[in-house]
Amino acid sequence: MKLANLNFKPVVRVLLAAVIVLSSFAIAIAPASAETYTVKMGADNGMLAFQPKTLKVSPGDTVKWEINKLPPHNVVFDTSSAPDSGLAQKLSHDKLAYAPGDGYEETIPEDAKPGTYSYYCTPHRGAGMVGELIIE
Ligand SMILES: [Cu+2]
Repeated sequence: MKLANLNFKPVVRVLLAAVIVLSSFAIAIAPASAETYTVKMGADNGMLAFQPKTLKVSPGDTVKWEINKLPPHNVVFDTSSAPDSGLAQKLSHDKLAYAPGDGYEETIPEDAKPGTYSYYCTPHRGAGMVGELIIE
């Protein structure tokens, strides 16, 4: 049977057109595969450290900092060295977290300026509890 011989009613043709348009739109706006990463606050070996210390992320990715060992901890970004001091400020959480599993969650904005964002834990900065978020 030839397609031209199909006698679709006008309403069916409109619905088919709508489905085609909407499905192509859905493909166009489908986000790239965003990842969720967890950074432990307090290393498994009992060191005052972020684990992993360095993390590479892309815009749209989510980072969770979670209390693991030796609380309290926090996450404060160094605004003076950051590629975007406003973003560094936004990602910072100076309120201390105490309970295992507690922490902070941030999604990297789509318009984030790439580069290395350094951060530290306020009570343990002197002990070397520092980390880096590399936005690609
Ligand atoms: Cu700490």
